[in-house]
Amino acid sequence: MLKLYEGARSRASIVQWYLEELEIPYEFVLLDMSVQEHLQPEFRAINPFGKVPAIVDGNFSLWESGAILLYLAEKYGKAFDSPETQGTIMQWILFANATLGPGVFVEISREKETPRLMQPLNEMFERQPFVLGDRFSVADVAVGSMLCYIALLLKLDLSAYPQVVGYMKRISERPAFAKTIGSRQ
Ligand SMILES: N[C@@H](CCC(=O)N[C@@H](CS)C(=O)NCC(=O)O)C(=O)O
Repeated sequence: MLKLYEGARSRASIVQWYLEELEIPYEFVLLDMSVQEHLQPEFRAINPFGKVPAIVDGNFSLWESGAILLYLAEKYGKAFDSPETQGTIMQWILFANATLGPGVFVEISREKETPRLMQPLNEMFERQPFVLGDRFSVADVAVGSMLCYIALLLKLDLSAYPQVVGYMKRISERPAFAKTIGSRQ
């Protein structure tokens, strides 16, 4: 069975949310970071950097939440029906992890980046319910979880972006979200 390595309140919840969406059976391996279990040789054999999330699927190990989402989308979600869809999904996963997250979480860039990032998202969700259009996809797991972490951890007032707030409500009502990220709030 696929193993998901996670620490309490870590980004592994993003991967767990997607595993639940895809209804993939998995074993949850909770590392006790307070005693540095993630830095011990056993876990470093899976991720040499000692960071979660990581998965082991058969003989295959993978770490970095975005890479894991892409792998699961391809292997179990059959998400990439064309190179264009694959490119678009990669774009949104990289946007979430490399642009949206750092732009808003890093204090020095927050004031400038928040409106730059939220306004186009607000305009997009005015036109469509999900990142790729009408259907929920792995791109929503990446972007949606980052938005929800921003709201949850930074307690930012996003009321100037009502469509973004509506989107977060829409995804947080999904049972797989409620069971994973939602249950940690
Ligand atoms: N970019 C990585 C970030 C991984 C990461 O920083 N994970 C944190 C938990 S959210 C961690 O393992 N921290 C433990 C440490 O740095 O010692 C990803 O998205 O997977």
